Amino acid sequence: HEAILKTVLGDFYSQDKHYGSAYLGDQRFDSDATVDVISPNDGQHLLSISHAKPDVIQQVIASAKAEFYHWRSVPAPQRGELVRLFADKARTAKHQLATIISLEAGKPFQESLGEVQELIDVCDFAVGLSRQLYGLTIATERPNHRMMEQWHPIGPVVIITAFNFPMAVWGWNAAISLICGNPIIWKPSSQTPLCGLACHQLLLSAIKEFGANPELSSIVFGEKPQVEQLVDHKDIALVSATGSCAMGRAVNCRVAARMGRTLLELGGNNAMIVCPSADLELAIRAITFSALGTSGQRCTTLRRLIVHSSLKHQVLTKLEAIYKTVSIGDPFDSSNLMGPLVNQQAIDTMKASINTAISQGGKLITGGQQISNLDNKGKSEHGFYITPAIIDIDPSAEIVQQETFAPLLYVHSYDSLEQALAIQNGVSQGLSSAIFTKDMMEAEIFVSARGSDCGLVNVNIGTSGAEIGGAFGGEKDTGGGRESGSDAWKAYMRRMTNTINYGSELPLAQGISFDM
Ligand code: UN1
Repeated sequence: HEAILKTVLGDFYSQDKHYGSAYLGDQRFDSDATVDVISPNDGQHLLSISHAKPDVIQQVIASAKAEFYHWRSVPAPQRGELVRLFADKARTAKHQLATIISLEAGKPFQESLGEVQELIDVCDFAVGLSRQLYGLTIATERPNHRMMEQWHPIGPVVIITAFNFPMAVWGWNAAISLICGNPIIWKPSSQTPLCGLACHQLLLSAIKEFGANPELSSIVFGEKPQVEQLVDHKDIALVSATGSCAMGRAVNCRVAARMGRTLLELGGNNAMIVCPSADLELAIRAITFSALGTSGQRCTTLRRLIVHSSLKHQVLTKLEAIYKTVSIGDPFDSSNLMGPLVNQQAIDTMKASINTAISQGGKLITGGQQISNLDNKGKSEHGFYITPAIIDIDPSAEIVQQETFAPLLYVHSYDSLEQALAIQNGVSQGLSSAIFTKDMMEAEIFVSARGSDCGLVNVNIGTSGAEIGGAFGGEKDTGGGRESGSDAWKAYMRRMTNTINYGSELPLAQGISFDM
């Protein structure tokens, strides 16, 4: 993998595996205290990074602000050309980028390829969008007047991303921010710094080819103090944060205090309803991918299965068989469907949730065993592997309210659709949801105003694996933001309403007139 890192990281590559604390364009900064990054695959030390110091963050923000005054005046279709150049480079480097994702995040290689494709897709989408940042022409009530709406660049955007989608989620935000005229500052997960550096390096080479200023893009490594400094700064026009509800709530409060803008894509507690008419074979396949994909570490992972009571036994039996035989191990070995969890803490949290669920009346059907001696290659022995778990539990149990970021599936049963909907909507998060049914009325009710309260609502497909063309995000504690497709770009621009008088009178709106 070293050769791949060397190629993709270019000048950023460090032979001694020590990386910087921030990269402002192509300028590297360091600080003394280093932090180790451990591979989830085998527990080995991968590299070290350090955390950005306050004066460096200050410089990064100031540079982004200065560059904003230039980039906002580059015509949007030209800004799209920069994103097109980047997408070309990502296409060429697809396998290398996927390798870096599997290395740092432990994602099965096929899924990593999918993630890079998602990054490329959103760039293509943004390129087209760069000619479609449409405003409206609005009918005015006054003669010789014209009203219109324009969308203008908003300013530097801070992008905070998680380890589980270390490139695609940056892509959603970076590609759209750039075509909208905004410089970007990225705070990637400390687990996946090389995923960050690889994307940043590819973008820099596109920026240079395009002839723009490298300071259009920066990376800051750090944790809470670095995030706080970034999000508190008045020159950051938008904070787009993906991660836990707790992180999002904290960021939201800070940014709200300075009247800034946030775009939040936070935790999910996603459910699927399996109805009596469902195509069970299809449903089982969808459940398997949604619950086990990325080892249950997607924000869209299926966490709660709500099965009609007449099917519960059958569904549980089938799932148990799959869960017991699913191949788990080295994400680079294509015979494995599941890789590791991100670290030992994630394993411990999953085990703790299982114990809590059992103490709250749940019955463990299968799973929850940490695998310590995985394969005979001597490679994965110390990785963070665990068998996926299913728990049969009443939906009223407290633990079901929580998102445990692991392959842990709660199964409930229901008798009426109203009851199933109440269970589905009865949690504080509202990201993704699905129903399996061949009954048209059930499907329509599910997507209607009185159906699912989530942002993503699917019929006869699972909860995860959304395409980039739709707006991605959810309601309630999920944060309400929408990223990626549809008109999500509007969050990255400021709306301007213009009223233009081309007459020689000054008629007032609302018919107000004064006898003078
Ligand atoms: C995430 O887990 O933060 O819908 C994003 C999906 C992917 C994106 C997940 N396209 O599962």
